[in-house]
Amino acid sequence: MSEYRLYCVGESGNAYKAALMLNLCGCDWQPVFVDYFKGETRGDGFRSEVNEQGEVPVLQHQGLRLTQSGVILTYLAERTGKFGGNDADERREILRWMLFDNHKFTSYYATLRFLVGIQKSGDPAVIEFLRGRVLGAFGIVEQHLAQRAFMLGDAPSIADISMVGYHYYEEATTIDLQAFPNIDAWKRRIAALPGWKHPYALMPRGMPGG
Ligand SMILES: N[C@@H](CCC(=O)N[C@@H](CS)C(=O)NCC(=O)O)C(=O)O
Repeated sequence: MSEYRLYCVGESGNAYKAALMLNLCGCDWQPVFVDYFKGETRGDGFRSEVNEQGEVPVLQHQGLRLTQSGVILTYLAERTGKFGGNDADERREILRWMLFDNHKFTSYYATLRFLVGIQKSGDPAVIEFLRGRVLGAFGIVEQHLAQRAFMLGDAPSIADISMVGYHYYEEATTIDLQAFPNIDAWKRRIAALPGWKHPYALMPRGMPGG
């Protein structure tokens, strides 16, 4: 059995954050498929035995079971000594961006992609609301990246690994990514790191026909 086991499903960009970190760090890990599309995360068994919060990713390591991608990324940075920042100021800066990511940068975009690109249905007013929130969050990051290669400066960190989680998927979102050239260049820089792989190359897909 591998050292790390990651409960995940390929379509989850939140799970991809953890999978990408494990791969970039060269960890010995394996995915454990969670059948999200058949409702596994909403089942009593999953909630009582795997994650009471009813979500992937979940990382199992040496008797520990960790949830929330931000916690998992922080744990892996501490274990491996990689991507965790060099001092307390950098670690606070990482936390600041990961909180922004979980609240705004990932969450609205992931929900929009789910409605438009995966479920392929959604109330037009809800989609319009989400589009507005995504464009707002993307604009902030686009501006931040105008001055630097990665979120903290010259070197990649778990803030980047968290924030890039949904940016390699091809499913439709209605967002014109050409309007965000700094985000595009940043995502290519991350894809050039040794160990980078596309989400569907790291985790089993769950969508019927996927
Ligand atoms: N803030 C959480 C978000 C995790 C999350 O939203 N996971 C979704 C998949 S992307 C999930 O498992 N949802 C299960 C459900 O809603 O039943 C994290 O970063 O880990």
